[in-house]
Amino acid sequence: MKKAIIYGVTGQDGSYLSDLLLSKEYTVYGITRRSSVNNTSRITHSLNKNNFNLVQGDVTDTSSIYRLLNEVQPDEVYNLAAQSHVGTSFEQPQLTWNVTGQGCLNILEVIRSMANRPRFYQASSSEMFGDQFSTGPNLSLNENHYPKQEPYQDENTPFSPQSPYAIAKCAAHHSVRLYRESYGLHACGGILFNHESERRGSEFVTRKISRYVANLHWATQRGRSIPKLKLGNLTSRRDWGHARDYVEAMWMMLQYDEPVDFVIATGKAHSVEDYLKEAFKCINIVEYMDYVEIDKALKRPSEVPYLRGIAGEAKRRLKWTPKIKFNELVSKMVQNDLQNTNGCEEDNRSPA
Ligand code: NDP
Ligand code: GDR
Repeated sequence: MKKAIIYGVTGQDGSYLSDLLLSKEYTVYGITRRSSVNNTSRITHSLNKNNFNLVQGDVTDTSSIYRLLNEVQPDEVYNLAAQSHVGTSFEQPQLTWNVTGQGCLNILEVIRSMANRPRFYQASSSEMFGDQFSTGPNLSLNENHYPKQEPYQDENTPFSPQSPYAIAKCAAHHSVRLYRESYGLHACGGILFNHESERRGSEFVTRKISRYVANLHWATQRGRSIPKLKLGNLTSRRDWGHARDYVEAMWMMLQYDEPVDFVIATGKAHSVEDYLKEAFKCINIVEYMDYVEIDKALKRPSEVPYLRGIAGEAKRRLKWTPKIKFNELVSKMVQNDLQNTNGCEEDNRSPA
């Protein structure tokens, strides 16, 4: 039976990854940082499982990483821990650097010192590309599926980070490559494009919209009105997939004998406004802009305008393909919020 450590187990991806590994009979050590209130709402359903262990720890504390890894002697370590909100990283750049950047280095240093080194997965991000993209034919792909001239990012696109978050992710990603090449670690960075879900944090734009739509629906049913939804930039385009598909790719990367950095994406980009439109469609509202107010304070000092990933290598080598499409993703998120708010106009979230 394999043993895996997940840093960031209480987050969106950590909770789905834990579900996946438990279903594969792993013993999972989920690491959670100490907090004054309970932060385990996404993994409540796993807490009493025999193969699941919740352990306190923090990626900024190397001594606790050292103790834990040496005690558990895991086969695999997944680092999903991060200050993961791009907007917040402009307000708290140093904290973001320490957690999102240095946290990865701390784990790599511990793994390097071990006799039996576990395989290591680092949660890298499409944000590292910033405003860079590639154009022209992508030779590994069917051109009918991905038109020639539509820009995209893949493993060959240069990085040009546009936020403190992306800078920290680049530092971590390069550290993974360096430790792999210099010390022979089986370590890889999954360059994942945006992935959302019914467990997505409420401050990310997709969940912010799906929750608003659910609250609006129930308020309207009761003949009440609610304040407009405040949003920032509606024109930026993102390649949105479902987190459940993406954690499978993380696991596949660590089963692949050669440690390689892979792009994981759907290949389709939609604007924030496309998401808005689709979400309001779920409650039969066409004039969605009547409910939206643009708030300049929500616009970022530097924006990443366009992300569309080509996961050709992951498809070819790992046989990974995303199953959940954009429309399904939006519908799942809105339906989940409609059920959870259930007329109370507040989210009584339970893990979906
Ligand atoms: P979340 O923000 O939902 O989860 C982040 C996790 O990191 C939480 O469990 C959080 O704990 C934990 N954490 C924060 N600080 C520390 C710390 N100092 N020590 C230990 N744990 C800490 O992110 P996602 O699940 O969405 O993303 C997972 C990873 O993938 C992140 O690294 C993110 O940057 C990266 N990523 C995400 C993408 C996406 O679209 N979702 C795309 C590409 C990369 P707590 O619950 O206590 O806050
Ligand atoms: P992103 O996700 O920055 O791509 O990072 P987010 O949902 O925060 O923003 C997506 C786009 O929507 C625009 N936007 C808003 N964003 C938020 N959060 N709130 C708003 O009110 C709002 N209005 C418009 C943003 O400007 C942006 O263009 C996510 C995170 O999960 C990262 O951790 C991960 O690395 C990347 O995806 C890939």
